[in-house]
Amino acid sequence: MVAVARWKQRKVTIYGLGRSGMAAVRYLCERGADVFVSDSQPESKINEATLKELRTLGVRYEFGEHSLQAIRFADIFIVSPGISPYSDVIQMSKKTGKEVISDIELASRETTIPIIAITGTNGKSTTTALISHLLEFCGYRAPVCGNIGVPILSLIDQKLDFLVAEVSSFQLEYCPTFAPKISVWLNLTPDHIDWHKGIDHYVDAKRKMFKNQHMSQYAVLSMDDPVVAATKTIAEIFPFSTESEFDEYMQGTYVSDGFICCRRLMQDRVVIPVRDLPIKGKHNVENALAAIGAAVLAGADIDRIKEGLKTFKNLEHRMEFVGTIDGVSFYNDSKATNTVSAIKALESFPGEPVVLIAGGKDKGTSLTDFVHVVRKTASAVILIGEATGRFENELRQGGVQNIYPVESLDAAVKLGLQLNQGPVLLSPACASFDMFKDYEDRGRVFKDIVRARLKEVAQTN
Ligand code: UMA
Ligand code: ADP
Repeated sequence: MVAVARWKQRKVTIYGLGRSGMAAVRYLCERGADVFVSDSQPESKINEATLKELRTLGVRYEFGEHSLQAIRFADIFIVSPGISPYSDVIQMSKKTGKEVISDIELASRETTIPIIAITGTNGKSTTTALISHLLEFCGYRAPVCGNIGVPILSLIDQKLDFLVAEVSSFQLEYCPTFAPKISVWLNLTPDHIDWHKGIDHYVDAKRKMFKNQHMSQYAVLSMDDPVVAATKTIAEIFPFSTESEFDEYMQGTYVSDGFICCRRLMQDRVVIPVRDLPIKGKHNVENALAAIGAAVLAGADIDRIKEGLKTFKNLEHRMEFVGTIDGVSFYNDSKATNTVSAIKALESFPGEPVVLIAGGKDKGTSLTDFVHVVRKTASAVILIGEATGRFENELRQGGVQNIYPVESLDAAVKLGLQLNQGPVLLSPACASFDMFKDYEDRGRVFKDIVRARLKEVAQTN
């Protein structure tokens, strides 16, 4: 166990009692810290088992507000990623001059396990899962953690070779010194702009991780994204690209004549033909290039990486094939919560027009590129949720003709089947919170509807 003495009787306020907050409570209490939990939800929403655990651990807590008591109490603040840096409570906490950090920053200070951190607007979870899969296939203990759903603090007491951490801009906002052994940045497009109050702060949050790195560390950067490609770091850069032919003196991962290749220490190796990748679409080629780069830098053997790539299974809700009913295939891409990710999904069916199911809670970003790609790739668009009005207007103005607003996901599936104009793709380009608990709920409801229909059809045949 690391650094017990450091925490003995140290006063820590933890803002937010979600997954990462609770992991921080457990970690710090085990080390003798004096912990105060403050969460804006009413106590009635907290389950009894959690309250019991807090009492057993001797933690002080308040629910329903962030009070002055929580602020005055602390020597250091640990913040859940959902809490805005512009909220009163964070602004006031910062004014005390004490540190205000995330669980990722805390974990990185506490552990000696090398961290591989993956960020970007889209593709983080897929790339995180793929890096972990490749390293574990090569015999390393390298579990996923972070924004993907496993709090990093819940793993750092284990004997591990690597922590493969998906890090969101929310978490990075509270990471003043975090400097991973290997940092991966996939891409950048406007997202979470409300939370960060502008694109500049969103970019800064991501850049910070690279600015903090040392010379003995690595930065895996996309050369296809101008913002990412311009990243300044003194870490060794290991780029990847699907587009640019690499100059001879450059190292990194790239695509040449339909093959994924890797150049390291002046040696070129062919890794795998693009068509043999088990994940679909150009965006997944980018994710694979980044993952291979990170795995190579971590010490994995290229021949094992080749084999590992073949056995990777994509995560749920990302271009997930659900089934075929009467010749119509259904794909669940519910995780596409912004237009850029929906565009990538649409482009994953070359030469085959799709029936797109889109809509949900509108993020208010520009629809220009989305409309352009829909016009080229979709035979029809079925719209659901709050975004319907704006999406329908912009799609019509952009020359898209077959647009069908419907009331529910159930109606959307039925219509997709009835239209019979190509594969039906749920790739909403919107958040889910207007009709569902989250994107996972939306994806599961979609799959349940499709599977129920599949069963009905099987019974009648
Ligand atoms: N809360 C307050 N005050 C506030 C706002 C919220 O006390 O002003 C409280 C809430 O009442 C709640 C608590 O904060 O009880 C937890 O909120 P949280 O959702 O921030 O925290 P966690 O449950 O710890 O989940 C976080 C990540 N959540 C967010 O970034 C919003 C999870 O990512 C992550 O999986 C988890 O840590 C483990 O590391 C989720 C996510 O939606 C999946 N991420 C965004 C995304 O992917 O787009 C960034
Ligand atoms: P994140 O964790 O960053 O949200 P995921 O791997 O969960 O990313 O993928 C979310 C969605 O983004 C997927 O449904 C897919 O359509 C799209 N996507 C995945 N990788 C990329 C990428 N490299 N560039 C753009 N879009 C992507």
